[in-house]
Amino acid sequence: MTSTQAKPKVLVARAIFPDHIARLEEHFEVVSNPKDESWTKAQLIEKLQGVQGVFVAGERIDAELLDACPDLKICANMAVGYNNFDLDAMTAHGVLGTNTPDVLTETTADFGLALLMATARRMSESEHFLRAGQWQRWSYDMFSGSDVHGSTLGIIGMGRIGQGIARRGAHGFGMDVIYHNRSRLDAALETDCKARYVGKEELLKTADHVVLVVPYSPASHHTIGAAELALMKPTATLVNIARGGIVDDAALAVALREKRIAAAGLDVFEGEPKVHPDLLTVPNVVLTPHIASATVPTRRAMSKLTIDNLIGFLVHGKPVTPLNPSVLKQA
Ligand code: 8YV
Repeated sequence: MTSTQAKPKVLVARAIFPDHIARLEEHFEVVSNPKDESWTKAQLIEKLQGVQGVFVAGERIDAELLDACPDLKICANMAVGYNNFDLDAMTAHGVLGTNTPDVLTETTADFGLALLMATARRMSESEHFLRAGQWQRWSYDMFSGSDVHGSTLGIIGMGRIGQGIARRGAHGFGMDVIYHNRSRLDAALETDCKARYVGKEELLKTADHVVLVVPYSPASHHTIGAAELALMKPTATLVNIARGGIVDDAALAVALREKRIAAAGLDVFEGEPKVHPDLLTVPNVVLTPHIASATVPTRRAMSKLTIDNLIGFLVHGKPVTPLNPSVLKQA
């Protein structure tokens, strides 16, 4: 770009780190969302007129929006999961999508283990009890949970984050790790993760702790519903750090209330930020507001990579982590 050319326009749909906005302003004419509130689709469309690049964090990008925003060239998602993108529609419209893989893998795997431990050891339930002033004495069976060390860990979805959880479980906690995935890992990776491939039914029947890390797609909708919960051990825990919609939350609330499984740890919810009201009233569930990647260094790295993609593509023609690189050939 020569200095006489106008800078491309970029919209930042969410409040992000102020110094990251400043970096964008070195390259682009920037309009950013000053409030930490999502715009409606109509507002987003209005703000995207004449705009070439958008920084999103989960906002839905579909054919209707793309039809209405003819200047848009790139949608950069501050997330590794991109089920908010209709990628086929984006490719058809010649719009590039990017995400933020790798930079959040270890942080999210840490959280998967943390949520598993909090769930198995009933940390939320016991803390509420203490805060409510109900702790009068020690008792032999007070808040007894299940062991994490030496137990069987079942991971559904063995991408980078699933592998991180497997390594932590196997090497750190001596867990026997089994996994289910669309495709088997190669032998070297299985050895490294100390993980054994099994069918979904076997995993659900044998695991003491089931962790879900599978990407959301129509095919993975309700991977865990009433039928799958019925296969799990009554002592088992279920952890979902993947996406809302992977679990049938209503069926899970019933299973938890009826103690058909022991406990669940949920970071993601169907229709979040709304949470199924029945999950809010069952005691044996640990609930967190979609924070698995939320450490300061990782959120900064995710935001930086999102911006690297906008600059890489709009200024240099080279995005860092393109999702539909065929668009680059069309340009
Ligand atoms: C994001 C996530 O923070 O990366 C993902 O897929 O679920 C989180 O790390 C969240 O999706 C907001 O974009």
